Amino acid sequence: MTKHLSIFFAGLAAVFLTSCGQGDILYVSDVVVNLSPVEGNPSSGYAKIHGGTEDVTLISVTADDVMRMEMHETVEEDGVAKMQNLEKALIPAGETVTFEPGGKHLMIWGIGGGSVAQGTLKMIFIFSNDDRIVVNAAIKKIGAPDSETEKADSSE
Ligand SMILES: [Cu+2]
Repeated sequence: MTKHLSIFFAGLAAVFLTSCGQGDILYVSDVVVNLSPVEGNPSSGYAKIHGGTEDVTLISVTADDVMRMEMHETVEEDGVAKMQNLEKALIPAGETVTFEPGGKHLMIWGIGGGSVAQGTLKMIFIFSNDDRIVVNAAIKKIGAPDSETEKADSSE
């Protein structure tokens, strides 16, 4: 006599081990705008973009209170540094991409007087995964020291 054993396929309970540590979140830090001292000339912007759990692409950075903002990259060609438009920037998972002088940077035209007076510019970083990260960039006058202790140039 053969004993027939029916096999039941138990639904496989997929166990998702999600790690939700701080380092796994896509975020933006150290956002600074170096205000051009010459009216009409573009200001430059710098930031650190920290990758999350998946590779994403930074596709745009915008702000309401500017006339125009572009992503640029400084590249060296035959020993000469020149800027070119940066369509997008890959932000690999778990890595930090830095926008800094001599590399990737933002060029900003026509920052509103209110933002300048306030010393901050609200910017939105838009990513390929539809994340929109709003940051308040600190506006610095070019030539001013990095530290919070500003040298008072009191010639008045
Ligand atoms: Cu540029």
